[in-house]
Amino acid sequence: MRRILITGALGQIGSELTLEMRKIYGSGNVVASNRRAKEGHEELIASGPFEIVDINDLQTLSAAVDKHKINTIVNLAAILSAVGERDPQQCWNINMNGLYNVLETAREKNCMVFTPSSIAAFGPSTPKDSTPQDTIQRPTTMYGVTKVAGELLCDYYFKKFGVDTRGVRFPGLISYKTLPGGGTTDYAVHIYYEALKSKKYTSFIRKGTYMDMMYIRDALSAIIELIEADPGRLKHRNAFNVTAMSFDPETLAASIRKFIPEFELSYDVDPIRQEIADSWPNSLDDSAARQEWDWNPKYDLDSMTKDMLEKLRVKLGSMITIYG
Ligand code: VAH
Repeated sequence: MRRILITGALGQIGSELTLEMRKIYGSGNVVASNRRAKEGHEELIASGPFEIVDINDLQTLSAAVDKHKINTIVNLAAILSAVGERDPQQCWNINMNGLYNVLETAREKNCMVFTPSSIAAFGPSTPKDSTPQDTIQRPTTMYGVTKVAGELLCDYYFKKFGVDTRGVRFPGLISYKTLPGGGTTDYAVHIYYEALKSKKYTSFIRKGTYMDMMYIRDALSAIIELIEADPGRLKHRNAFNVTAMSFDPETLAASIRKFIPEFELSYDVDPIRQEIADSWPNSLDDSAARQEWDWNPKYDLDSMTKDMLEKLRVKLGSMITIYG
């Protein structure tokens, strides 16, 4: 039986992955953990085991693994791109020293480790369109540096110590339950909230800036399917390109207008996050994931927009009419 510890479980991915994994593996087999308990997550914390774990504190991490007899660690605790540029030292500390502690714990206690990488692991010299699985990776953000280094460290622990490490390079993730924390792709989440509050949004990312994106439902599937994938089929491990769509703010606004025709988009570009976005690919080639573990996303832009608007309308108590 898989017994899972999720670090960063109160974040954008973790808050939904915890509930999804508890449905599949049983609540008692999925331990949610976070550096601290946060308001607004009472339902999740009450739905199964919860521990205060700081991945920079090896003792709390090791104790949680022993207490719950963990054999699988899903390491989601991380600082994202924009916040990482404001505090690069803290970004390195959590994303790298924290990952090192997770891998050392996994090596000593025979755990599998899933750690997400990101399209941020690529940089300006990477081919931008249909970015290959194996290509140059020279990111220009501290977040990206930690993602490349994290991929290499996870592959090293697999080859040197036999730790079963696996990961995906996530694109921007769109979800409605928990706001993302300080990323560059966050505009593509905020736009839905503002569409349902005022039918207007001012984007901090420039028109024509294409980035890979994915609905959270497909992101959860990617994590669970890769964790359960036959290791004999895996030619790659850290980390697989995965994507579901690529769009710019204008394309996203056009999709929203299919449901809220009066929606208006304007721009007030943030030079820091624009520079980050410009350094990332326009679109990924995810054929390796499709061949090695049958990756196949279910949501495209319009089906994601429909689901986001319907779910957020209820969450926000919006009275704005959604057509279509
Ligand atoms: C960020 N949402 O914007 C994250 C993600 C690909 C982007 O890594 O930093």
